Amino acid sequence: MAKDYTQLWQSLGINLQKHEGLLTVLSEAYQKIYLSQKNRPEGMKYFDFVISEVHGLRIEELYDAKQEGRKVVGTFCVYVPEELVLAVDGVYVGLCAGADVGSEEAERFIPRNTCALIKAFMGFKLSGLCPYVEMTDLIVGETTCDGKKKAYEIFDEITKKMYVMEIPNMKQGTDKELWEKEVIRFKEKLEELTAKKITYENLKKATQTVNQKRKSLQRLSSLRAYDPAPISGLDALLVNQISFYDDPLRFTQKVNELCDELEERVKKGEGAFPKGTMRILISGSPFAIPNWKLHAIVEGSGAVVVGEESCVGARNYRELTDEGFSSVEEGIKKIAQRYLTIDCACFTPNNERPEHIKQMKETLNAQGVIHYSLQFCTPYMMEAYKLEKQLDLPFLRIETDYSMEDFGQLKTRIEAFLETLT
Ligand code: BJ8
Repeated sequence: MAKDYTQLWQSLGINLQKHEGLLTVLSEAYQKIYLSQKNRPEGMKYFDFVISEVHGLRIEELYDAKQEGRKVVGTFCVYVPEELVLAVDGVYVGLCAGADVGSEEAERFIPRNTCALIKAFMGFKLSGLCPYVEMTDLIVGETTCDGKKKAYEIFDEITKKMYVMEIPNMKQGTDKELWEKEVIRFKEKLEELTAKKITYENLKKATQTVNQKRKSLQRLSSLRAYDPAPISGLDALLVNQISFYDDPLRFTQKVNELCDELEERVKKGEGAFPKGTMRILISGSPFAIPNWKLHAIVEGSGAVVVGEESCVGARNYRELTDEGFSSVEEGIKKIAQRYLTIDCACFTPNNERPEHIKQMKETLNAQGVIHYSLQFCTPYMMEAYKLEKQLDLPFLRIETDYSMEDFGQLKTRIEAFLETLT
């Protein structure tokens, strides 16, 4: 029988009744979408367990970490350098932003036509449904899209915990300087928060830990290139989503164990789907947990998703940080350089992204690209037009949100797209 966390949730001010409802919906969706899949690797059992304890055991671990004097840092973007948080022995967690929750409450503060991700993080907090946000000592935002920037101002009024990093809009010389200074400012903020100094030793160790995590995700990604794909897109997506809030050392070990199993499957020619199944690359806005809609539609239509050109995907693990530094200052520079390689659509121009999509399509042997933007996500919606023209690949543009209202319509469009690929 599952452990009872009521007391812990109560102490965090969670709305117990609504929360119970949320967990029930989540568990039903998980049963239907995940546990009904066939030919799943054994190694997914760990990730099933993590999901079943998403607001339970992990929250208890964060509670214990805080009791030991460690600080919890919440984030919403892959631009926030995890290495620095780990260097001060902090806990880095992505905050709840992937479900249609608390929209009505959120719309008291932000316009109706705001992207689902922003509405969700506001909604989760305002309806008392995110224990992660309650656990945080600091919430780090970033000046990426306009929606997030302005929402963070309101979120600060509500939580009193926001710290915002300035992300440049371009990647020229002065932008690089600004970004490096921002990384230094963040380092100082963390040192003040934790009363711990970032040293060469702890920065090196943290960089290695984060690199190992990213390497395990790269390994998982490269295994998806095989036909038959040894793992479903849904399962690979889940692993990527969990990378944002699990303990990094344990997570890396479990992903590598999963990859060992997948390598065996590849040798035996076993797959999650039969050999020759249509292969799709998804590109665009992030898939915050539990946003599984698009993958469920694609895989429910007889294709397999073999990659995500997304922040919950390749944009998070494509580049490692150069570990060849010999001082804190040099380490900070390397970290700043690594993060500025991220090809978010918030940058102009964003010329690396089409190249990355092409490369991923090639290496993963995908037959078509589905470009997914969250509705009202201007950067990705706008960039999709340009990409479609520029890439000259089988390309389907989709705009959606977290609701299930357009499920049937999307399925029809995706099935029609898949037919054009046969
Ligand atoms: S690096 S993609 S995680 S900003 S979906 S809130 S962009 S309107 S999340 Fe992102 Fe960092 Fe960029 Fe990645 Fe705005 Fe679009 Fe909403 Fe978005």
